[in-house]
Amino acid sequence: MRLALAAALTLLTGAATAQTCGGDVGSFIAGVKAEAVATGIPAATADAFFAGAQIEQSVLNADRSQGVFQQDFIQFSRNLISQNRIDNGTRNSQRFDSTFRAIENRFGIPRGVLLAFWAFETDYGAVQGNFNTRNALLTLAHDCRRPDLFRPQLIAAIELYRRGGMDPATTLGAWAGEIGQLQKLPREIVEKGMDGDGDGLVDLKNSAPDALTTGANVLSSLGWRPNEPWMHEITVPANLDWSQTGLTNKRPVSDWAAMGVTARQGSLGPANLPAAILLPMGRNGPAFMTYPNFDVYFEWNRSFVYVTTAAYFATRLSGAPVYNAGNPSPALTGDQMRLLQERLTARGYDVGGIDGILGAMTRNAVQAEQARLGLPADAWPTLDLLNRL
Ligand SMILES: [Ca+2]
Repeated sequence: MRLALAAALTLLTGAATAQTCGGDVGSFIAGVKAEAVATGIPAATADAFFAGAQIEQSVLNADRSQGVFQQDFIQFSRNLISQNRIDNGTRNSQRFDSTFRAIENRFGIPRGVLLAFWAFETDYGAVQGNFNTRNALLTLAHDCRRPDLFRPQLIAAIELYRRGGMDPATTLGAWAGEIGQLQKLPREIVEKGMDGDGDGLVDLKNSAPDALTTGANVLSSLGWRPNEPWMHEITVPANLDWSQTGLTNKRPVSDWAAMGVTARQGSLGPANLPAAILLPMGRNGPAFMTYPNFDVYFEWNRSFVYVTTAAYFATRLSGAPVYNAGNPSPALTGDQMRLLQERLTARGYDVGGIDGILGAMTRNAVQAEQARLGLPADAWPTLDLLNRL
């Protein structure tokens, strides 16, 4: 009986999600309330949650201007990684040593991984955002760009409120509705929130141990493989078959080693571990070997440059040196990148939208076109490539 009811509710929820976004805000909220009540939330709780709720234009503006992800890896990493952030990472590693030890024992996730996310998301808790979380989620759920992503988060926020984990009138966070020192969305908090400091509460805003332990629990549930590496900087031979590089081509570490790939410092991962060669700026730029745990990063954030930089910073906080920047060909400008994406789309590639951002899909298309044209297929688009398309 319970199972049948759950299945019926899932169908109902799926149907509502598929058809509902935009339109009159009052009607929209009424629909969300009905959906929340159907999941077991008291009507009075849903009413109280939405009291005073409103659409925020500033949230829509932020959602439509994510130009930071147009930066290349060297720009992005130099903007985000400073000596100050490294020093603060070292200090926080010591200050929360017992929390990190507990996380390392329980989840097999090194502290550098969490320190890097903590630094990038909120500067170790200092900058958590000033957007009303309830209004941000309402705005993005009502907006028709990604309602399937944000409507469930809005409903999870009501559940979080019911549990005392947020206040719709006063809880502030990121423009996209993330809350706390590691900027997690309500659904992750409801499902994965953990009490890291033992006070019986899950407080991701004020308690670093709670935020870090929850972050580790999220990574673990996304598939983090305990005590395995995620990335190493490498040196690649000049005669490597570039078409074999890229995240979709995984081979055992031993295969790459046989092709002449070496660790820049220390050693590569275990010989039988699946690994890919990541050249964020092509064959003449920085070079990394990535392992299955690197793929987990994309479940945390979908931006290629964010993921690459967060993973690299985690190695840095774990003792790796400054990467060898090499001498890559200059990055295309945002306008050139959009033109490239238009030309690739015209040739039948799905680049995931014309956004001027060199993401995974654009990289794959670039690599395929380089191979077709007989160019080194390293997935780094140059002006020369743009002119040939
Ligand atoms: Ca706590």
